[in-house]
Order: sequence, then C-alpha cells, then structure tokens
Amino acid sequence: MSENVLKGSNKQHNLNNYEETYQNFSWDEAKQNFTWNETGKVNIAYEAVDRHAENPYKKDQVALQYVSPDRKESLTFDQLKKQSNQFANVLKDQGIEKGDRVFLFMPRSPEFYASFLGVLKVGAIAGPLFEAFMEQAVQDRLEDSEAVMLITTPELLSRVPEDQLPDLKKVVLVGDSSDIPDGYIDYHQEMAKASESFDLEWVDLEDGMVIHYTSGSTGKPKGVYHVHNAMIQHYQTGKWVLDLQEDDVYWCTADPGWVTGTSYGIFAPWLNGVTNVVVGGRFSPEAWYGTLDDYQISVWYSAPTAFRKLMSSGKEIVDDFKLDSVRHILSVGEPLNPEVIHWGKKAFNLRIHDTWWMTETGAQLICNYPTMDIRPGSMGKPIPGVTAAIVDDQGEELPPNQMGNLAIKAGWPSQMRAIWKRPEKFESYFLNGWYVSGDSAYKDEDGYFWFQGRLDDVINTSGERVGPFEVESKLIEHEAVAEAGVIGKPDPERGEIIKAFVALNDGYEESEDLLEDIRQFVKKGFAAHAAPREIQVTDAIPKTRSGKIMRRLLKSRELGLPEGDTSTLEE
Ligand code: 6R9
Repeated sequence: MSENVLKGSNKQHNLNNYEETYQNFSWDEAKQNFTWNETGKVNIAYEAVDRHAENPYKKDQVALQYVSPDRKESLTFDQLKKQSNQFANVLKDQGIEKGDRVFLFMPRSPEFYASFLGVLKVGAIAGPLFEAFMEQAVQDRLEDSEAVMLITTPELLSRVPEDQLPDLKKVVLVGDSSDIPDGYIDYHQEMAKASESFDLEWVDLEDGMVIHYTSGSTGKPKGVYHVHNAMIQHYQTGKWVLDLQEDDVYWCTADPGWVTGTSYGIFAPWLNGVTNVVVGGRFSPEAWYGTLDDYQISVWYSAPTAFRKLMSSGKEIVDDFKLDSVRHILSVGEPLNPEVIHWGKKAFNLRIHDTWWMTETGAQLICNYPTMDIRPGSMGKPIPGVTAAIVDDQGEELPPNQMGNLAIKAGWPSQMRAIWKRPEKFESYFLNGWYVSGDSAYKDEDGYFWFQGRLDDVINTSGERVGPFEVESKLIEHEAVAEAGVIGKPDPERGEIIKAFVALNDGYEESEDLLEDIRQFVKKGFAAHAAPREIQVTDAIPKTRSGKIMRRLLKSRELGLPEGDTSTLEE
C-alpha cells in the first residue's frame, strides 16, 4: 500500500506532498472554498452547518451524533440548522445583539451545540466554560468579559454568583420546566415557540466569534479573542491534518470549554461536512473503546493523558472491541511520549500524529501529516502557510538544534486578535514580527520541531493549562493559609500534577484533616482539576525582593536540582 492511499480504501490523503505544498501554498487559495469570497460577508455558523443543510445531498447526513450513558441522539445538518435558527430567534427576542458576549456553562449536549451555533448566528460572541468550574472561576470569566447572557442548567446555577455580576441580564436554563425558577428563561419552552427560519447576521471576517479564557503564569485568566476569519484555518487544517474526507466519522474527545473542543470539536469537522461524534459522561476505557467500535469512528483526535490511561488499562480490553474502522489518530495538549506512539502501533496498527498549537493560535500550527515520516517525540513541521522558528530573547532566529523560544511568524488566519480588554498583555506576545509561544523547543536539521517545556510557570496537568497564580489566590483565601506557592510536579500519567507549598497562619497545626480541607476548599471554590494533589507545609514561601513567588526555586528544590540564580531571593 502506498503511503498516499487511505487505510481500507482507495482514496488519497488530502495532503499528498507536504514539501511541495509548503513551498507553493498561499492562504488566498484556501479562501476560494467559501462563498463569502464573493460577498465579503461571512458567518462561520453558515459555513459550518447551513451550507450543508442547503445541499440536497448533504442535508440528511448526520452532523452531530451525541452519545452519553443515558442519552443518544443524532441531528442531521438540516436539523442542526433549524435548531440553531430557533435558538438564534430566542436570542433576538431577548435583545441579544451583534458583539454581545453570551456564555455557555453546561455539559456537552445537543442543546449546547444548537445554542452555541445560535449565538454565532446573531453575530454575538460565544464564551464556552467547562462544566467543572466552581463559583470563583465562573465569576472571573463572566465579570471580565462583561457577559450579558448565560446559558446553563438548573444544576449548575448555584455556581453562578448573579449578585456579583451586574452586566449579566439574562440566564437561560436548559432543563425540565419544573426545575426552572421564575425569572429565568426556559430553553425548551422558548425553543418550542421559535421559528425554524432565521435571517442570520452576516458579519465581517474580523468580527468576534469566540472568547476562550486561558491561564498564564500571572494574574487572572485571559480572554483570548478569536474572529470569524479563523474558519479558513479550521477548514484547511481539517483537510490536511485531520485528513477529513466526506464519509468520515470523526470524534474529538475535547470539551468545548477548551479551544480544542471548539476549533476541532465544532468548526473543523463541520466546515468539512463530516459526521461529528460527541461523547458526554465520564472517561472509562470500556466507554471509549466502545465508542470507537459502536460508531465506527474513522478519525480520532485526543490527548496524551487519555492515551496513557487507555495504555495502562492493558491489552486484554483492546481485544474485546473491533477497532479497525479507525484510520487516523491525532494528539494534542501535551508532549506525546514515544512510548504512547508505540502503544498506538500495537493497539490500532496506526501511528499517532502529534499536533502543536495553543488557545492563542486558534488552530493547529506544527503537525505530523499522514503522508509524512514521523519522528516519535517530535511535534512535526509547520502547516503550509505558516513559518515557525526558534528565536532567542531578542527575537533573532537560532540555528538548528539550538534550544530557544518556539515562535511563529505573526499573521496566520486563526491568530487571536486580542486579549479581552488587555491590549498590553496582547502586545507582550509579539517580538520582532514573531508570536512568541512561551514554549521552549528546538528544530532539527530536517525541520522537525521538538518540544522541550514551558518557559513560564504555567502548569499542564492532564493536558489542561492551570495558572499557578489562580490556585495560589484561592489557597490563601483559606483561613489557615498565610502564603502559598504552586508548581507543576512531573507525573507519569498526568504529565504534571499540581503541588502546593503553604505557610500556615499562627494557631494552625499541620494535620491530614487540615490539608484535605484545604484541598477541598480549592476544589469546591475553584475547580476540581486545579485542586493540588500534593500539599506541603513550609515555614515560608521563597520570594524575590519585589515580592514575586519564586516558583522556579520551589520546583528545583522539589526535584533536587541545583537552585540556579537566587540573587533576587529575599532573605
Ligand atoms: C491546543 C492547546 C497550549 C500549551 C502549549 C504547550 C502545550 C500543546 C502540545 C503541547 C507538547 C504538543 N502543548 N500541544 N506540548 N506537545 N503537541 O493545547 O491549547 O490549552 O492553550 O495549551 O499546551 O505548552 O503552549 P492550550
């Protein structure tokens, strides 16, 4: 079988010759695939859903296949168009206008997808939030974005501090009417009354589409602002990197609260017109292998943490399922260990393709392609249309094999357009025409990029970005905690775990109960995934003379490494 032919078919891969395409491609070419190329006005929801619903050959194809332990439901492109139109009408009735921020805080469900698209159809900006967020995390994000509307469920409502959110005018609840208190908008009741046709808001390519909040090493989470123009890259990487073909059944395991769950859990698959499987409920190896088998998944995008969990569940369980529908597997979020690639080869007889990108980049940038040789441990090569390099701290390019800042030449289609209300923060990403990622890496002589680590203190636990500052802020709200410093500690399954060092207030003694209480405090007040798995009591947290927590020092001490430069350490 030649490299360019798909497993189990006589079709060709979409990107046949990487080097040649890389030399010749320009983004103008990709724009020809969209109708807006003539009108100049767009709406990503139209391109992703309505366009297919208007095509007699595609309208009855399943767009969304939803699967959870207690609910299975499928929606065709036509049904998804109608439901999102209905919700757009509900939004219009409620006075939502172009540019308004409308947040969604609920588990994955068909209602989530219909309302998310409805928000885009009125030209508003969608802000998806992880259902695991607790009160503080929800408040920070709604407050910063000045969201005027929230779509959530009766169960999650208790985590929305409405009295702290003066801009939040309306709350839509998705649930049984009997659970919906007065003063709230009943999703199902309003949908039942709403028309299935809607005259959608045609916007400019540079108009706002989505805000994803993400963590940095300092300060509150940042609102990363993306515009409709990103669709060009969502579409094109869906072709080249996901290698999507019309008859694929695609499963992206990411939650839409994370950028992967929107760019590649909504846009890339639907812009390419494929059936998109969405799985709710908790992870279990049986449920995951079962999904691949039951729905005959052909293209699967997941993360190293999940692969490692499957790997540790053993070989026997694999034999209980038929996994031969899968033809292409991809990974994102953390370094993909060569060991996992070897496991993939055994379990699926396939290579796992690593992809590198960030919330801020909006779409994939450095990837492995089906027709390219993979070097296990490497993130691959930049997509055509994108220039990547390793630069020094002055933004000068470094030669091969030298470690430095992983940087991308600014101006790719899906690049973030702002950090919400923080222009100086946005500017701080750019140096000498480069977007500087905050990751360190090197490039080998053949142009493959190799990830080395984060250059800042951001923690990557099970593929989720956690800012140490947010965890520290929550910790010191606990009555026993005087000071806190938080680091990521290497962990074989999760990549990193969160470890907190705390200094206790006078009158508090270290005990198992107290540490557990502190842990629960972060879990309940902030988010479960951000609760420290390890807490160590110390007398004092090392700080610089200007009062910054020296996490680097905490980490070297934890790992038994040399302490490095401690000249700014406060005595
Ligand atoms: C899409 C996404 C971005 C950070 C990024 C890097 C890490 C992502 C990776 C990877 C090694 C890969 N990261 N992909 N590290 N290999 N293939 O993950 O967005 O949540 O913003 O995280 O994740 O450190 O800077 P986001």
